[in-house]
Amino acid sequence: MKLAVLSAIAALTIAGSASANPGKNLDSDGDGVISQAEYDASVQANWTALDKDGNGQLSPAELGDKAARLADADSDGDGQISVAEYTAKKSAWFAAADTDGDGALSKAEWEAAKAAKKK
Ligand SMILES: [Ca+2]
Ligand SMILES: [Ca+2]
Ligand SMILES: [Ca+2]
Repeated sequence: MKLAVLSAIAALTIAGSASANPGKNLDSDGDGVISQAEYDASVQANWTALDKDGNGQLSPAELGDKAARLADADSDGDGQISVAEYTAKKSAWFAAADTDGDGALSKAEWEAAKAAKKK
């Protein structure tokens, strides 16, 4: 019984760290909206985490299951995603998600954009 509880906690911990990017962690000042600066900071952090060999390019191997989703970010078609290509794609996503154009994503805007991305 105790073991079951412990493994449930372990599973939750793993699930929590796996979803390191979206939503909760983004709103670093906790004001309920994700500002452009908060979003950019998380994009940079994600980028750094993904570029495991630190060569300034994300290879398909580094991207893993994200490779297909990011294929259209590779605007120069070299098969690698540079930091500029990555941030351009993410900024475009942010701009599209900010439907009222106030430069920040409310929870509703965030949720709607995430839901649209899954389709
Ligand atoms: Ca790399
Ligand atoms: Ca590229
Ligand atoms: Ca907004």
